[in-house]
Amino acid sequence: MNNKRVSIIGVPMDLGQNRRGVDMGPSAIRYAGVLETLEALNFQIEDLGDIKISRPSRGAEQLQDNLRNLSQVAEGNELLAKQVDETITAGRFPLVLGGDHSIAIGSLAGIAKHYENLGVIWYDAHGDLNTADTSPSGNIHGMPLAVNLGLGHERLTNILGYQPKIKPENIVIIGARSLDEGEKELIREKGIKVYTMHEVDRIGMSAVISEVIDYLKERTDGVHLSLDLDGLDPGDAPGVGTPVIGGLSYRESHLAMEMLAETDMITSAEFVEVNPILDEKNKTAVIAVGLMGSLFGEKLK
Ligand code: Z70
Ligand code: MN
Ligand code: MN
Ligand code: MN
Repeated sequence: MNNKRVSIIGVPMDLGQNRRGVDMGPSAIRYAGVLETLEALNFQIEDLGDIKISRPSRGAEQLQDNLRNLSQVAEGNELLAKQVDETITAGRFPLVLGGDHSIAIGSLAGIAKHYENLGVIWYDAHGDLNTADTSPSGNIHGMPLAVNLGLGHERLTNILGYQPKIKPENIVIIGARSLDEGEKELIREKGIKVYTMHEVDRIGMSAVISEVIDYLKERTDGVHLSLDLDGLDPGDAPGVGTPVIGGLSYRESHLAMEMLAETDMITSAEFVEVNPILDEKNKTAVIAVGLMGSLFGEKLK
Protein backbone atom coordinates (compact mmCIF):
# COMPACT_ATOMS: atom_id res chain seq x y z
CA MET A 1 0.00 0.00 0.00
CA ASN A 2 1.60 3.26 -1.12
CA ASN A 3 -0.54 5.52 1.06
CA LYS A 4 0.58 5.07 4.67
CA ARG A 5 -2.17 7.29 6.10
CA VAL A 6 -5.42 5.41 6.77
CA SER A 7 -8.75 6.67 8.13
CA ILE A 8 -11.09 4.15 9.68
CA ILE A 9 -14.80 4.92 9.27
CA GLY A 10 -17.38 2.74 11.07
CA VAL A 11 -20.89 2.44 9.69
CA PRO A 12 -23.31 0.79 12.16
CA MET A 13 -25.92 0.16 9.48
CA ASP A 14 -28.32 -2.79 9.76
CA LEU A 15 -31.32 -1.34 7.94
CA GLY A 16 -30.39 -2.63 4.49
CA GLN A 17 -31.61 -6.12 5.44
CA ASN A 18 -33.79 -7.81 8.06
CA ARG A 19 -31.43 -9.44 10.56
CA ARG A 20 -30.41 -7.25 13.48
CA GLY A 21 -26.87 -7.23 14.86
CA VAL A 22 -24.75 -6.27 11.86
CA ASP A 23 -24.81 -2.70 13.22
CA MET A 24 -22.35 -3.99 15.85
CA GLY A 25 -19.88 -5.02 13.13
CA PRO A 26 -17.64 -1.94 13.47
CA SER A 27 -17.23 -2.51 17.24
CA ALA A 28 -16.49 -6.20 16.75
CA ILE A 29 -13.82 -5.39 14.15
CA ARG A 30 -12.26 -2.74 16.40
CA TYR A 31 -12.17 -5.23 19.32
CA ALA A 32 -10.54 -7.77 17.01
CA GLY A 33 -7.61 -5.35 16.77
CA VAL A 34 -7.78 -3.48 13.47
CA LEU A 35 -5.95 -0.40 14.81
CA GLU A 36 -3.18 -2.41 16.46
CA THR A 37 -2.74 -4.60 13.36
CA LEU A 38 -2.31 -1.66 10.99
CA GLU A 39 -0.16 0.33 13.41
CA ALA A 40 2.20 -2.64 13.67
CA LEU A 41 2.57 -2.40 9.87
CA ASN A 42 3.69 1.23 10.25
CA PHE A 43 0.49 2.81 9.01
CA GLN A 44 -0.54 6.11 10.53
CA ILE A 45 -4.11 5.40 11.63
CA GLU A 46 -6.90 7.80 12.45
CA ASP A 47 -10.22 6.39 13.70
CA LEU A 48 -13.02 8.75 12.68
CA GLY A 49 -15.56 6.83 14.78
CA ASP A 50 -18.99 5.83 13.52
CA ILE A 51 -21.38 7.48 11.06
CA LYS A 52 -24.71 8.37 12.69
CA ILE A 53 -27.48 6.05 11.50
CA SER A 54 -31.01 7.12 12.45
CA ARG A 55 -33.30 4.37 13.66
CA PRO A 56 -36.77 4.06 12.15
CA SER A 57 -39.35 4.61 14.90
CA ARG A 58 -40.95 1.38 16.07
CA GLY A 59 -43.39 -0.03 13.56
CA ALA A 60 -42.32 2.53 11.01
CA GLU A 61 -39.88 0.19 9.28
CA GLN A 62 -41.45 0.39 5.90
CA LEU A 63 -41.26 -1.58 2.75
CA GLN A 64 -42.23 1.20 0.38
CA ASP A 65 -41.85 0.48 -3.34
CA ASN A 66 -39.98 -2.74 -2.39
CA LEU A 67 -37.23 -0.70 -0.68
CA ARG A 68 -36.87 -1.44 3.04
CA ASN A 69 -36.01 1.59 5.21
CA LEU A 70 -35.23 3.71 2.14
CA SER A 71 -34.99 7.08 3.89
CA GLN A 72 -32.71 5.92 6.74
CA VAL A 73 -30.46 3.99 4.35
CA ALA A 74 -30.24 6.98 2.01
CA GLU A 75 -29.50 9.44 4.85
CA GLY A 76 -26.79 7.26 6.38
CA ASN A 77 -25.16 6.81 3.00
CA GLU A 78 -25.22 10.57 2.32
CA LEU A 79 -23.28 11.14 5.56
CA LEU A 80 -20.86 8.32 4.75
CA ALA A 81 -20.28 9.64 1.21
CA LYS A 82 -19.30 13.07 2.58
CA GLN A 83 -16.93 11.56 5.15
CA VAL A 84 -15.24 9.33 2.56
CA ASP A 85 -14.98 12.24 0.09
CA GLU A 86 -13.26 14.41 2.74
CA THR A 87 -10.92 11.57 3.67
CA ILE A 88 -9.68 11.16 0.09
CA THR A 89 -9.42 14.93 -0.37
CA ALA A 90 -7.16 14.92 2.71
CA GLY A 91 -4.92 12.38 0.97
CA ARG A 92 -5.89 9.50 3.23
CA PHE A 93 -6.93 5.90 2.48
CA PRO A 94 -10.54 5.23 3.57
CA LEU A 95 -11.05 1.90 5.34
CA VAL A 96 -14.80 1.51 5.89
CA LEU A 97 -16.17 -0.99 8.43
CA GLY A 98 -19.76 -2.26 8.07
CA GLY A 99 -22.50 -2.60 8.66
CA ASP A 100 -24.53 -4.28 5.96
CA HIS A 101 -23.50 -4.02 2.31
CA SER A 102 -25.92 -1.16 1.55
CA ILE A 103 -23.10 1.09 2.80
CA ALA A 104 -21.21 0.50 -0.45
CA ILE A 105 -23.65 3.05 -1.91
CA GLY A 106 -22.18 5.83 0.23
CA SER A 107 -18.57 4.62 0.08
CA LEU A 108 -18.51 4.53 -3.69
CA ALA A 109 -20.35 7.86 -3.99
CA GLY A 110 -17.53 9.44 -1.97
CA ILE A 111 -14.71 7.56 -3.70
CA ALA A 112 -15.67 7.47 -7.39
CA LYS A 113 -15.69 11.24 -7.91
CA HIS A 114 -11.92 11.21 -7.34
CA TYR A 115 -11.24 8.85 -10.27
CA GLU A 116 -11.86 8.80 -14.03
CA ASN A 117 -12.05 5.01 -14.13
CA LEU A 118 -12.50 3.50 -10.70
CA GLY A 119 -12.21 -0.28 -10.60
CA VAL A 120 -14.21 -2.30 -8.09
CA ILE A 121 -13.51 -5.79 -6.76
CA TRP A 122 -16.75 -7.16 -5.31
CA TYR A 123 -15.82 -10.14 -3.11
CA ASP A 124 -19.19 -11.68 -2.26
CA ALA A 125 -21.41 -14.77 -2.43
CA HIS A 126 -23.99 -12.46 -4.00
CA GLY A 127 -24.07 -10.04 -6.92
CA ASP A 128 -25.87 -7.24 -5.09
CA LEU A 129 -27.18 -6.25 -8.52
CA ASN A 130 -30.90 -6.11 -7.78
CA THR A 131 -33.18 -3.13 -8.17
CA ALA A 132 -36.55 -2.72 -6.49
CA ASP A 133 -38.02 -4.29 -9.65
CA THR A 134 -35.99 -7.50 -9.43
CA SER A 135 -35.32 -7.84 -5.67
CA PRO A 136 -36.93 -10.89 -4.03
CA SER A 137 -36.55 -9.29 -0.58
CA GLY A 138 -36.73 -5.50 -0.79
CA ASN A 139 -33.41 -5.47 1.09
CA ILE A 140 -31.17 -2.65 -0.10
CA HIS A 141 -28.00 -4.60 0.80
CA GLY A 142 -28.83 -6.74 -2.25
CA MET A 143 -28.78 -3.64 -4.51
CA PRO A 144 -25.61 -1.52 -4.00
CA LEU A 145 -23.73 -2.60 -7.12
CA ALA A 146 -26.76 -1.85 -9.31
CA VAL A 147 -27.18 1.52 -7.57
CA ASN A 148 -23.55 2.36 -8.34
CA LEU A 149 -24.24 1.60 -12.02
CA GLY A 150 -27.01 4.21 -11.84
CA LEU A 151 -29.87 1.71 -11.60
CA GLY A 152 -32.49 2.13 -8.90
CA HIS A 153 -34.18 4.78 -6.81
CA GLU A 154 -32.95 8.37 -7.32
CA ARG A 155 -32.42 8.80 -3.53
CA LEU A 156 -29.76 6.10 -3.79
CA THR A 157 -28.29 6.54 -7.28
CA ASN A 158 -27.81 10.30 -7.06
CA ILE A 159 -25.95 10.65 -3.74
CA LEU A 160 -23.48 13.59 -3.97
CA GLY A 161 -25.34 14.67 -7.10
CA TYR A 162 -23.78 12.55 -9.85
CA GLN A 163 -24.31 9.18 -11.48
CA PRO A 164 -23.35 6.56 -12.43
CA LYS A 165 -20.50 6.03 -10.00
CA ILE A 166 -18.84 3.16 -11.84
CA LYS A 167 -18.74 1.56 -15.29
CA PRO A 168 -19.78 -2.07 -15.74
CA GLU A 169 -16.50 -2.98 -17.48
CA ASN A 170 -14.53 -1.80 -14.41
CA ILE A 171 -16.22 -4.27 -12.04
CA VAL A 172 -15.04 -7.76 -11.11
CA ILE A 173 -17.15 -10.00 -8.87
CA ILE A 174 -15.36 -12.85 -7.07
CA GLY A 175 -16.96 -15.71 -5.12
CA ALA A 176 -20.50 -15.50 -6.48
CA ARG A 177 -22.71 -18.52 -5.87
CA SER A 178 -26.14 -17.06 -5.19
CA LEU A 179 -27.37 -14.87 -8.04
CA ASP A 180 -31.03 -14.01 -8.68
CA GLU A 181 -32.46 -14.25 -12.21
CA GLY A 182 -32.61 -10.47 -12.68
CA GLU A 183 -28.99 -10.22 -11.57
CA LYS A 184 -27.88 -12.84 -14.10
CA GLU A 185 -29.66 -10.92 -16.85
CA LEU A 186 -27.95 -7.68 -15.82
CA ILE A 187 -24.54 -9.41 -15.75
CA ARG A 188 -25.10 -10.65 -19.31
CA GLU A 189 -26.54 -7.37 -20.56
CA LYS A 190 -23.71 -5.23 -19.12
CA GLY A 191 -20.91 -7.75 -19.68
CA ILE A 192 -19.81 -7.67 -16.04
CA LYS A 193 -16.79 -9.90 -15.29
CA VAL A 194 -17.73 -12.56 -12.73
CA TYR A 195 -15.61 -15.29 -11.19
CA THR A 196 -18.16 -17.60 -9.64
CA MET A 197 -17.10 -20.44 -7.33
CA HIS A 198 -17.02 -22.60 -10.48
CA GLU A 199 -14.15 -20.58 -11.96
CA VAL A 200 -12.32 -20.46 -8.62
CA ASP A 201 -12.60 -24.27 -8.38
CA ARG A 202 -11.40 -24.76 -11.95
CA ILE A 203 -8.39 -22.46 -12.14
CA GLY A 204 -7.68 -21.68 -8.48
CA MET A 205 -7.55 -18.40 -6.59
CA SER A 206 -3.98 -17.65 -7.62
CA ALA A 207 -4.91 -17.62 -11.32
CA VAL A 208 -8.18 -15.77 -10.64
CA ILE A 209 -6.42 -12.91 -8.85
CA SER A 210 -3.66 -12.75 -11.47
CA GLU A 211 -6.32 -12.34 -14.16
CA VAL A 212 -8.22 -9.75 -12.10
CA ILE A 213 -5.03 -7.73 -11.54
CA ASP A 214 -4.14 -7.78 -15.27
CA TYR A 215 -7.72 -6.90 -16.24
CA LEU A 216 -8.05 -3.94 -13.85
CA LYS A 217 -4.50 -2.63 -14.21
CA GLU A 218 -4.88 -1.65 -17.83
CA ARG A 219 -8.24 0.07 -17.53
CA THR A 220 -8.49 1.73 -14.08
CA ASP A 221 -6.81 4.56 -12.15
CA GLY A 222 -7.78 3.27 -8.71
CA VAL A 223 -9.39 0.12 -7.30
CA HIS A 224 -11.89 -0.18 -4.45
CA LEU A 225 -12.12 -3.52 -2.64
CA SER A 226 -15.63 -4.22 -1.35
CA LEU A 227 -15.36 -7.39 0.72
CA ASP A 228 -18.54 -9.02 2.01
CA LEU A 229 -17.58 -11.61 4.65
CA ASP A 230 -20.28 -13.92 3.26
CA GLY A 231 -18.00 -14.39 0.25
CA LEU A 232 -16.09 -16.68 2.57
CA ASP A 233 -17.38 -20.11 3.46
CA PRO A 234 -19.63 -20.02 6.56
CA GLY A 235 -17.38 -22.66 8.13
CA ASP A 236 -14.65 -20.03 8.25
CA ALA A 237 -16.84 -16.92 8.60
CA PRO A 238 -20.06 -17.92 10.41
CA GLY A 239 -20.99 -14.44 11.67
CA VAL A 240 -22.88 -13.16 8.62
CA GLY A 241 -26.58 -12.58 8.01
CA THR A 242 -26.84 -14.55 4.77
CA PRO A 243 -24.47 -17.55 4.91
CA VAL A 244 -24.17 -19.51 1.65
CA ILE A 245 -22.36 -22.85 1.71
CA GLY A 246 -19.53 -23.67 -0.68
CA GLY A 247 -17.64 -20.41 -0.35
CA LEU A 248 -14.09 -19.15 -0.48
CA SER A 249 -11.80 -20.45 2.24
CA TYR A 250 -9.84 -18.35 4.68
CA ARG A 251 -6.65 -19.49 2.94
CA GLU A 252 -7.87 -18.55 -0.54
CA SER A 253 -8.99 -15.18 0.77
CA HIS A 254 -5.65 -14.60 2.48
CA LEU A 255 -3.85 -15.38 -0.76
CA ALA A 256 -6.11 -12.97 -2.65
CA MET A 257 -5.32 -10.16 -0.19
CA GLU A 258 -1.58 -10.87 -0.29
CA MET A 259 -1.50 -10.82 -4.08
CA LEU A 260 -3.42 -7.55 -4.12
CA ALA A 261 -1.00 -6.11 -1.56
CA GLU A 262 1.94 -6.94 -3.84
CA THR A 263 0.46 -4.84 -6.67
CA ASP A 264 -0.20 -1.67 -4.63
CA MET A 265 -3.36 -1.18 -6.71
CA ILE A 266 -6.00 -0.97 -3.95
CA THR A 267 -6.85 2.68 -3.15
CA SER A 268 -9.82 2.18 -0.78
CA ALA A 269 -11.54 -0.74 0.95
CA GLU A 270 -14.55 -1.80 2.96
CA PHE A 271 -15.26 -4.93 4.99
CA VAL A 272 -18.97 -5.57 5.51
CA GLU A 273 -21.67 -7.87 6.89
CA VAL A 274 -19.87 -8.95 10.10
CA ASN A 275 -22.71 -9.82 12.49
CA PRO A 276 -21.40 -10.48 16.04
CA ILE A 277 -24.78 -11.82 17.25
CA LEU A 278 -24.57 -14.66 14.73
CA ASP A 279 -20.82 -15.16 15.19
CA GLU A 280 -18.81 -17.69 17.21
CA LYS A 281 -16.63 -15.80 19.72
CA ASN A 282 -15.92 -12.92 17.31
CA LYS A 283 -14.32 -15.35 14.84
CA THR A 284 -15.58 -13.53 11.76
CA ALA A 285 -14.31 -10.14 12.95
CA VAL A 286 -10.92 -11.71 13.72
CA ILE A 287 -10.85 -13.16 10.20
CA ALA A 288 -11.76 -9.76 8.76
CA VAL A 289 -8.83 -8.16 10.61
CA GLY A 290 -6.53 -10.99 9.46
CA LEU A 291 -7.51 -10.27 5.85
CA MET A 292 -6.92 -6.55 6.38
CA GLY A 293 -3.45 -7.32 7.70
CA SER A 294 -2.66 -9.24 4.51
CA LEU A 295 -4.20 -6.54 2.30
CA PHE A 296 -2.02 -3.94 4.00
CA GLY A 297 1.13 -5.93 3.40
CA GLU A 298 1.73 -8.13 6.45
CA LYS A 299 4.53 -10.59 5.68
CA LEU A 300 5.11 -14.05 7.14
CA LYS A 301 8.85 -13.63 6.84
C1 Z70 B 1 -30.54 -11.46 -2.38
C2 Z70 B 1 -31.41 -10.23 -2.27
C3 Z70 B 1 -27.54 -10.28 -0.17
C4 Z70 B 1 -25.80 -9.74 0.99
C5 Z70 B 1 -27.46 -11.08 0.91
C6 Z70 B 1 -29.49 -11.50 -1.26
C7 Z70 B 1 -28.58 -10.28 -1.24
N1 Z70 B 1 -29.89 -11.50 -3.68
N2 Z70 B 1 -26.49 -9.44 -0.10
N3 Z70 B 1 -26.38 -10.74 1.62
N4 Z70 B 1 -24.67 -9.14 1.37
O1 Z70 B 1 -32.21 -10.18 -1.33
O2 Z70 B 1 -31.31 -9.33 -3.08
MN1 MN C 1 -22.94 -8.20 -0.39
MN1 MN D 1 -23.30 -11.26 0.27
MN1 MN E 1 -1.31 -14.61 5.30
